[in-house]
Amino acid sequence: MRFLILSCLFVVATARCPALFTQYDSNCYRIFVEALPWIEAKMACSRFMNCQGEPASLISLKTRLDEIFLKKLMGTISPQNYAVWTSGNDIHTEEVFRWGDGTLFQYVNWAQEQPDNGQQSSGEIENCVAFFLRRGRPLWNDAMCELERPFVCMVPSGEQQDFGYYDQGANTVY
Ligand SMILES: [Ca+2]
Ligand SMILES: [Ca+2]
Repeated sequence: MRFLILSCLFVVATARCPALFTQYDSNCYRIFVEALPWIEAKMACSRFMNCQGEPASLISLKTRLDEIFLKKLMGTISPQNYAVWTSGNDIHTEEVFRWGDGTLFQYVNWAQEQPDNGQQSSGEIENCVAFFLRRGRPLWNDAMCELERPFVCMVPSGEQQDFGYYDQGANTVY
């Protein structure tokens, strides 16, 4: 615990994100090029936490600006034509897509004829939302959750609550 607090104090002094995460707006993001099925990618994200102990989750794309940021993040890896997993899915109710925090999709950017629940391709059920670039243009597709894809994790930077938390931590330690 002491180590966690001290390392978080250090993190605050430099950046507010877990190691190798990039801050954008009030969140921290990291792209993982290891391809995993959606559920395993989701679990992999949850192993990273911010200094408040909140676990990371797969990325949500609630605005056009979120997408532009993700496109930039994908520009840091090679090759850049990956499709990456987002937290978006319609696992619980077909055609009702939600982000990882349970919110319904409002802004959407589906590729043409998507989401199709697999009817245009394999005939398999498609419940997990992948983000990809087609000629540099961001687009979404519902894909089979079992497919292995690189993925992007996000966690709130916790900027607003830092002082309360760290004051408390400092009292405990010192
Ligand atoms: Ca579906
Ligand atoms: Ca599809």
